[in-house]
Amino acid sequence: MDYQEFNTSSGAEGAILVGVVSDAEKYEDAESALSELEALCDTAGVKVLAALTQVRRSADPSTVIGSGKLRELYELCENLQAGLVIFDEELSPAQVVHLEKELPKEVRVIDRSVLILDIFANNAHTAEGMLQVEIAQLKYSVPRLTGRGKELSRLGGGIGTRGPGESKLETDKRHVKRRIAALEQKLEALAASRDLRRGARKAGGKKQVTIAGYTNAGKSTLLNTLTNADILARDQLFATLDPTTRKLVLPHKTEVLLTDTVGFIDRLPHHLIEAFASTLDEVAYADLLLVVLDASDPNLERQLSVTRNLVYELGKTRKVLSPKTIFVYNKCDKLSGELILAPQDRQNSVQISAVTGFGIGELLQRMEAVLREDLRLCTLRFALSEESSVDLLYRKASVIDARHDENGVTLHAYLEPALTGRFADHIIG
Ligand SMILES: Nc1nc2c(ncn2[C@@H]2O[C@H](COP(=O)(O)OP(=O)(O)OP(=O)(O)O)[C@@H](O)[C@H]2O)c(=O)[nH]1
Ligand SMILES: [Mg+2]
Repeated sequence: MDYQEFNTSSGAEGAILVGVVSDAEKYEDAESALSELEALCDTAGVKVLAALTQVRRSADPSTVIGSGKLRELYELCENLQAGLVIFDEELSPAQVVHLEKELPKEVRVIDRSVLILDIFANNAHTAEGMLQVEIAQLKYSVPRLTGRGKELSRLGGGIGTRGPGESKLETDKRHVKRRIAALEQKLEALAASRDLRRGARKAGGKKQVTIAGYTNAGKSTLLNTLTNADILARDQLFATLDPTTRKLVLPHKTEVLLTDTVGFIDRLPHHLIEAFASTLDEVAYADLLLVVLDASDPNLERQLSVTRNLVYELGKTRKVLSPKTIFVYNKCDKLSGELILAPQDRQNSVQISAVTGFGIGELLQRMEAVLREDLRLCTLRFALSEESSVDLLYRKASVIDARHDENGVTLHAYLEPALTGRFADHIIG
């Protein structure tokens, strides 16, 4: 058997957070990096007892932090009766072993990636989502199984040991790898049907607009506001894992399909990016990307650069150019003054509040304008007998108006370059 069932411990686990900065000047960054780790803990149901930062030029290869800090950490663990120590940077398997040896016996050491994987495991509800998370968790665990059999088997549950099926990892690498292969096969079948659906949507002629951005930026709230959808939006990281698509009609009647998708975060574990490939295709293959940013976040700059980099990397892996993008600065209702953007960030940006509706009208107009950039507004004429061509036009193009008379119909429509050839005989202006 690959897995053993166990009961997840209930109630909040008490944790101490540890962050290391390589440069004293970046001290403020470490503080804010730990505040993000704190938000991750909050979402995962971990109680944060204390946070410890060390400024160090280079991490100690075996224990990351220096021996003095380690002693301080030991005492904090004892005094606060912590069960968990969470490092903000990824730990090597050997570092975990060393750190656990140096800390009180009951203390487990995990890193940011484990915490993120755990949140994904908790929030995955669909078959595809659960498969994706389990694959990422197993892949993360493979290099960490060697020599850690005892530690893993004594964990018995809690953060970092929860899977979609609340199963415990088997310590045999070969078994885990076999399980990964089997799960990947299942996922491939699901991903193939997602690709088919996306292909069908594209063939249907409607533009694909994808909402992407940092976790908790308000992506799902925006989809709800724009389409009256009723999807889960809450003050929690990674509330959305599975894409939701809804139809939206823009002010000048362009019909688009709007998709909300999984959020990004700084140092998103790469196994998750790989496992969520088919979900993230919604970002790479969109006709238009709405990058939602939380304008009230003091780390807006970092949010923007993490998101830009991820979008760029997704396109590069799939060998496609990044889609046309509008930067949507959300939560402007939370700002006391106006949001001042650097000149290079002002381009293609709209300021909104998905909650109050501020700026939504401008966003819709901007979306339509960007989508129509390569379109040509044409006047077309069809005879009564050409009903099927008119149907085709309605399916493939964005028809603005139609005037019927006894001999046929005259329409105004936005046509893509490829379609102007196809309807050349009907274009009269
Ligand atoms: N004040 C204010 N709060 C907002 C706004 N938009 C979203 N929120 C809040 O921000 C929180 C996160 O919103 P979501 O829509 O779930 O964010 P998301 O980007 O979908 O997040 P994930 O799916 O978790 O990645 C919720 O508590 C929303 O109510 C806004 O314009 N103003
Ligand atoms: Mg969401």
